[in-house]
Amino acid sequence: MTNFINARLEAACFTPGQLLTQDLALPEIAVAGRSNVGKSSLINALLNKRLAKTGQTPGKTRSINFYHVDIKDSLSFRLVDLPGYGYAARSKSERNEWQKLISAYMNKRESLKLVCHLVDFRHGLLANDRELQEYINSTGKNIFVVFTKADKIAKGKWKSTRDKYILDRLYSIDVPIITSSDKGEGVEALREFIAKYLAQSQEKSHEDS
Ligand SMILES: Nc1nc2c(ncn2[C@@H]2O[C@H](COP(=O)(O)OP(=O)(O)O)[C@@H](O)[C@H]2O)c(=O)[nH]1
Ligand SMILES: [Mg+2]
Repeated sequence: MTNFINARLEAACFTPGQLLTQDLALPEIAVAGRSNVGKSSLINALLNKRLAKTGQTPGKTRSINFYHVDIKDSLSFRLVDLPGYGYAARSKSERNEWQKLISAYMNKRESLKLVCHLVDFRHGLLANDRELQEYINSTGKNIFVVFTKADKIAKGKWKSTRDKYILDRLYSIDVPIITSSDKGEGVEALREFIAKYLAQSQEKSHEDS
């Protein structure tokens, strides 16, 4: 078991300027994806705590929310809830704000080690998911795909569905994990993946320095 403990909301940043006030010593794992894909639900499942607001009006989360998390007997990190994208009702100025905030974060944040890209397991990658993947790639950050809401698909079809998506141009540093926050499926696997990934990236940064 990988235990994520002492989780707490550390900051909510609405503007690029607010991002500069944080210390960058802690490694960060971000959670990105379309509005309503299940980002906040998965964060709560990972943390075993209802910290992130779920089921809000799609597109309502405007801020980047930082959760401080300790891993039992191991290191600490931040889990970062990025504002959702792809909601048609948003105005152009709102989209610009979103873009500015996201790019200020993604392009400049050295402590950002990995972006977990959440994708609805029923749909696979939609056009704006592909745009997001291209964008993250252009920033040089690693992408790891995590499928959400798997409880909506019969378990017997999980493997074939995943394989189909993998073959259809998808960027991910490892085989995507299939999750359901509702049923708790895949949540422990994702915790383990994150803990391992952080341990490896810490080793690597020691070697480099
Ligand atoms: N069936 C099912 N519904 C989910 C799951 N995760 C989230 N949802 C629902 O999807 C909606 C959006 O979830 P939320 O976590 O707020 O998405 P966010 O906008 O990406 O943060 C809510 O109504 C959730 O209850 C899941 O694993 N299974
Ligand atoms: Mg949310």
